[in-house]
Amino acid sequence: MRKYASVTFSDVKITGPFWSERLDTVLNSTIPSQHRQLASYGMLDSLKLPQPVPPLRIPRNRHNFTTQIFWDSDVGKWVEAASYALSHRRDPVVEAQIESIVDDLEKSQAPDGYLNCWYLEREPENRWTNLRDNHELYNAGHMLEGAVAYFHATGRDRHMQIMMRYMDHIAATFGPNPGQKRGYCGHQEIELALVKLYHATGTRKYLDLATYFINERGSQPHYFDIERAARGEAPETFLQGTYEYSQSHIPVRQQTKVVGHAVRAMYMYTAMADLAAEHDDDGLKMACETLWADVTRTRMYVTGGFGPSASNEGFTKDYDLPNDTAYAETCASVAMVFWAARMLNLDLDGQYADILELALYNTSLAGLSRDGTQYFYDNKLDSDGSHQRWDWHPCPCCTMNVARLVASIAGYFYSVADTEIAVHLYGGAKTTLDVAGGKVTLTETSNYPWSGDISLTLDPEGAADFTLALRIPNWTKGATARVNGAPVLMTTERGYLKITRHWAKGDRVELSLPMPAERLYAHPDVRQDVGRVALRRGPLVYCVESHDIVGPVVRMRLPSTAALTSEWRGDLLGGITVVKADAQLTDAAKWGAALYRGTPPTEAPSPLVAVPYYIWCNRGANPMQVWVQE
Ligand code: FUB
Ligand code: ZN
Repeated sequence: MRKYASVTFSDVKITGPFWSERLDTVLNSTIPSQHRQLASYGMLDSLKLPQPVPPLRIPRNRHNFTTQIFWDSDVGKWVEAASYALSHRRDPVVEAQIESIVDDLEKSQAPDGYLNCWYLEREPENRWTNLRDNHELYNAGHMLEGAVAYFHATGRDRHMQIMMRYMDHIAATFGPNPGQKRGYCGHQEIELALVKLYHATGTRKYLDLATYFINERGSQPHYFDIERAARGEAPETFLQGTYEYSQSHIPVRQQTKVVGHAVRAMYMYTAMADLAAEHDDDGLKMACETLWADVTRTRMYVTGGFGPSASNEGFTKDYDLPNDTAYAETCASVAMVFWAARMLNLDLDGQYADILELALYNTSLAGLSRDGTQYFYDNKLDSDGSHQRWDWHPCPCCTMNVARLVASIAGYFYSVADTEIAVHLYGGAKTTLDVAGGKVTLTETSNYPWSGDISLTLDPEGAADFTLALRIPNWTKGATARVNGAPVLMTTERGYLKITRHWAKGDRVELSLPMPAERLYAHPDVRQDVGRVALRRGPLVYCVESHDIVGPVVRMRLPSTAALTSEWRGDLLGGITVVKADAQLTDAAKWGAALYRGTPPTEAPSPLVAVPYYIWCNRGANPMQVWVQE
């Protein structure tokens, strides 16, 4: 069923200015500073299993839970991000840091292969007794992803061998056979990691285990009930109250609504898309399509954020998209990029690439500061100035998630099929691909996302017949293309312009994607956005920060008749395109002291300057709005 395969991160060289800058920042600042944070918070030491057991660094909360229980996952994600970074530039310091982590894991691994440092150190007798809450398989999944990335980046397989021993232990422990536990993790993650291991090794057992976990989820009798009863706990002790939280309320193929914890959901849908492709499973593919339509039509922020609610870190109800209390966890948008990339390979349809790009350029990128050392966990669309980035977090999941995404960005640009190259993202990149039985070097240059003028040069080893499928984003109108100067008929097939021809060395394609600044409006049932307008230019959603305007953001009004212009500002925030308009500012000075009165406030003209959402809050905390009054 999977026609396309992504061109892996290590086979694509990023050359364009936008992603080169983000990549350099992650390589030079984020990866080293995260390692320092992991060390200073004791997270690296937690792999060493010291005796006597040290006190907790993250005290248990009133529900007796500590996020320290999933520290393995944070280290695993850092190894993954650092490994992607190594594929761009080998770095002996980073390699030594990873090797030292692998040394510790090797020493800590139990003789039977088990490798969860929390349980090994603190409660060895309780292994696999609380899959619902305690992230045991989730930790394993993230450590596994790190090991696979390190193998791809360096060819060294010691880490992967350690993790394979652990996966063999897990495969023996869980499954439908007598003597096995019919369990699965309360936080999905291991499923998609096992598919990566299967791809890296070709060992079918790992694919089967991922398939078992997905198929078993939500079946009755419910494993989490059985396990809870075995622990002697009453049903009401389950804090989240509903198995929708972990998308285990019903079997996955029956799920039609996107519910519960957003990151759990997105990781699970990613694995479902993977398995749909591996098994040619139409039922699973249809479930993914239904869930995709649900989330993108009713439960997604304009910035590509997911999950409005802090209480479950997830979804609530249709069209409930509050701006000032938006949770929209960075991890959820990063995970949406993973899911969308899988959907795109299942079915080359621009709707998947459009959302991939939206989640990538907006909420995901907002999660990392310009200097690469500060983070957003939750991504509000309206701030009174109190929301700010932090250096670290008691639950630092988002930090390494955004780092691993940026460090592997090269892996999201292209897919190939037998006789087709699909270009999903633009921004300057070079790769050599296997297509139509030969090698083709593809060089793309552009100043995307600031400009939609894109140039591609194709250099097949010999002349070759194949199709070049170029994504035409949903936000552009009037796109044009030329091959060696001759205009191409702009007939698109589900968001892609397909150019099939006999390609020769040096063939050149010029693509122009107009990206004027434009207005966006929300569905009338999104009550928080009624009477409001958002701004977008190309893939970037904009926001208004108080730094750039004269009065308070909340008093700014952008009339529907005001013309929008854009301007390159090389002096601002490292160089960005701003969107400008003649707006109105309500005049509080003339209002007087009354709290209410019978006449509306007066307004005065005031210039509006909007900056890309991803870069907000890089000049200190300040009030900000994505949706401004119209
Ligand atoms: O539970 C592990 C991670 O921590 C989740 O994915 C995030 O939402 C945060 O709760
Ligand atoms: Zn997170």
